[in-house]
Amino acid sequence: MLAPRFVARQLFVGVRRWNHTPAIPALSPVTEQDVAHFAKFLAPTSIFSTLGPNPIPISELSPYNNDWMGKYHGKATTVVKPKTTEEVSKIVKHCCERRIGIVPQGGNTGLVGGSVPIGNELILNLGSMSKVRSFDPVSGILVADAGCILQSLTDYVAPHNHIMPLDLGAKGSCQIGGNVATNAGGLRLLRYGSLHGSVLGLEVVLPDGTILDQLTTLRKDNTGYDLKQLFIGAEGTLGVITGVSLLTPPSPQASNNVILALPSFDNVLPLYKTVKQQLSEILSAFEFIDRTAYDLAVKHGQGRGLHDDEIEGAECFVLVETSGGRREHDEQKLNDLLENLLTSDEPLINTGVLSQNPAQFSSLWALREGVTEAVSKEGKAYKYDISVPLSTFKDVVDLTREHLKSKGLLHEKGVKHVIGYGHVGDGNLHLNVVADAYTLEIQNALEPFIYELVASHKGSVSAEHGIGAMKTHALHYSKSGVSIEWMKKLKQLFDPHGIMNPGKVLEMP
Ligand code: FAD
Ligand code: 2HG
Ligand code: ZN
Repeated sequence: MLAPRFVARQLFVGVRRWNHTPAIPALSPVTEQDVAHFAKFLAPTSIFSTLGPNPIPISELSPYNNDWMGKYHGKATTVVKPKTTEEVSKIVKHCCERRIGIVPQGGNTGLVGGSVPIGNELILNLGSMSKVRSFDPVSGILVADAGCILQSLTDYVAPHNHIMPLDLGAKGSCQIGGNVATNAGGLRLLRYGSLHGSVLGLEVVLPDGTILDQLTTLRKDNTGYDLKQLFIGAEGTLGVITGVSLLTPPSPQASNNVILALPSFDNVLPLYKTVKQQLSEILSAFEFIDRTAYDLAVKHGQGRGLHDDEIEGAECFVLVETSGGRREHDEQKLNDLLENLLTSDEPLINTGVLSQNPAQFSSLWALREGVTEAVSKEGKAYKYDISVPLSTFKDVVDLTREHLKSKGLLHEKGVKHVIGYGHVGDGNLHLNVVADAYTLEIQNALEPFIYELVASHKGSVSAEHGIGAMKTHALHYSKSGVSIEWMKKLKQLFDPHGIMNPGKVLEMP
């Protein structure tokens, strides 16, 4: 059930949600006739609806209508799970004719409310399109249905000694189509770059039902406009991605990691410089966790913690990963680095723990990857995924905490923790405000405060999670008026009836 205060917030920020009538007046609700139409070409097991001849209780649609954080709630009556691109095309064509809003949905792990309806749009879930179409072990090019789960693709390419170019904590549920639609960053971006580089081709069902086949496996193709780039990061507002072709890198021969405890945040920047210099080509991740984030990860059983005496006085932690070609060589480099760091006249670190085996390697990673999970166990999180200069990471977290304190909101029944963690190598801070509940008061204290802070650093209000429903009103803090105008023109061109993920990325007209 929605707390009334939360509904009020949504009205306040101008997002029309949770009405019993269609939330988006220009669009039509799904009717029994629409469900009957879908039943003509979809298997009965591909339709889940509270309408039509085989109605199911609305509670069964709960996993599709509610997001991972329990923050955004849709009111879809119908979920379809097509098995082929042709089925997707027929669904979209019908919705276009009938002006029914569509929410493309992958693993529903998005953190900005993009994957659930604003009102009662149709949910088009890609979960039943989960076949690998081809893999070339020589080039490493993988072509897969959009609904393939990231972890299953990792498992698929592993025996061929390849890895996926991206990795994230949600890998067990998120889908490659969702990853592409959000242009997910994650833990390997430092090494392998963004999906704008790794994705070679896409198959997309456009908002009128046309299939755009750009599923090329060519590494080089400069034949005019690169249309696929438009769909990478479009969050389902320009079309439904049904197939993805991407380049998978060869598996590193050796991977190591180490967790470093730092006495002060001020040491992170010089440490990053030193680590880059000394590890050079084998550095594959440099991730940051502040003390509170670390404590929460340990409290909620995410990974193995360091001994209490080792972390006494540590203000933050850095996880360094290396991936290289020769184990002895890489270990030597990492050991030399640790020795230099610990024996320096002014040590940048208090201590460092090097993983000794694959289990420890995973356990150290879990401390970092598990923060999101830990935070969700601790309370309700307001998540700000921002790009700001690395030197300001701590200030941003501290200023936010001070600001909440000055408003009298920092207490057990209000905001419990303000934490910072993220991808140092990418200049991406995850500022999480962990509260007892989602309330209008906290929301108003946080926004536009944080967005103004980000803008003052010429940063981005969304580094990697996207805009979704959460930040449509905040786009202007990071994008110029001209950019937003052209985004609107593109949206109008692709989706003149505004059926594709309405109210996401751009505010509804
Ligand atoms: P969904 O959540 O289902 O959808 C996300 C958006 O993409 C929605 O707007 C949806 O409409 C659209 N979409 C989904 N599938 C398609 C499709 N086939 N065609 C068109 N549009 C589509 N994100 C990061 O960037 N880096 C991280 O490190 C990271 N770590 C995370 C850790 C945890 C524990 C969790 C819960 C989330 C994390 N995320 C991270 C956020 C999220 O996992 C990613 O955004 C992911 O890429 C979403 O994939 P999904 O399949 O779950 O998409
Ligand atoms: C991560 O880097 C993810 O762990 C999730 O992007 C961040 O939960 C978050 O705020
Ligand atoms: Zn992240």
